[in-house]
Amino acid sequence: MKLSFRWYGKSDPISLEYISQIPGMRSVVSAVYDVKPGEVWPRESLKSMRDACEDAGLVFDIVESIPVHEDIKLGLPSRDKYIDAYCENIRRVSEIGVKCVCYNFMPVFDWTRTQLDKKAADGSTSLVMYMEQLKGIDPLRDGLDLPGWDASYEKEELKQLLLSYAEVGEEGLWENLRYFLERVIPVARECDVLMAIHPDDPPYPIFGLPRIITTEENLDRFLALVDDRYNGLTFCTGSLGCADFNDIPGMIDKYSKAGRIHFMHIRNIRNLPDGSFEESGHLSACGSLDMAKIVKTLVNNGFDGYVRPDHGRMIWGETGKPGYGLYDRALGAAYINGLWEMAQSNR
Ligand SMILES: [Mn+2]
Repeated sequence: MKLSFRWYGKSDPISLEYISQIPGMRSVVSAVYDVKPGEVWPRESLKSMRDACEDAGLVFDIVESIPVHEDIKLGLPSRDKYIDAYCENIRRVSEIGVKCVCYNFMPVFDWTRTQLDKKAADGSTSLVMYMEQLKGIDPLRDGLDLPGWDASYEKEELKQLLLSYAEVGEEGLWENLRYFLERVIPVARECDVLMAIHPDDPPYPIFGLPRIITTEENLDRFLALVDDRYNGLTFCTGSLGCADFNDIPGMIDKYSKAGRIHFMHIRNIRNLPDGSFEESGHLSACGSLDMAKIVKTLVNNGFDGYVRPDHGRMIWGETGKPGYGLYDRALGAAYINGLWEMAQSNR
């Protein structure tokens, strides 16, 4: 595995030096954050990030994410110019050594939670989604005031977007994804950049928005849209695992055997009886997923792709971007290292 850590660039309070001090850390997962979705990334920004990572003894060879412009997801006539820009970004990241690009195809939101700082009994905080808190929220009526939500959308604009997606529907979204992949994957292949779609988080429709990267059946359908190794998955255990219909180790076994997982997001999640969930510590005992089995499956199938500890709780008084502190993600990385070493020695 190539152990990696997400870094939000020079404004990230967590330094590359700290990241490099985590045992086994190899790659930095990052992106150019100061341009809008749909724009071409400046070569200078990419080079300066690559150099900063190299100076810290790390490799910047994986991107999360190159965002997909809403017009592409909606299938608007303007999508072609945004797809051209997308392809240009794949070329540019490949020029500085990037080998894998994570992205998602979720309408409007990247993820949904109802609270970002839910306090556990031990005083740590984490992101949660409580169905009780979600009830009664109607973005068409009230606009949206959820944590992490992009407040730059005006109420009317959001309403329009939601109505447009209702019209597109699931089948329309599939068609728009196919259109995108048929143009992007050949470029990715040419540049030797593995494309890795991130599943929808959570993996079911929300606020009436269609969501399609959700279940084993749909992942099968996705991989068949363009049946090419360069059209692969970011397998996020927390995103797919917060619904009980997904057999996480079984799916990992199938897709890693097929060589279609390029990036693993490994974190645990505690599922509650009413469908709510809490992001927990990484240890199996802290949540609903069998972390040892997840790692064992990857090791047994010779998985050699990227792995990151994904989110962490906020612990030890750390403040910052929810889910993206240093301490608990570093603990997650150490735990993954331990499971990996043991699984390898038992092979
Ligand atoms: Mn993830």
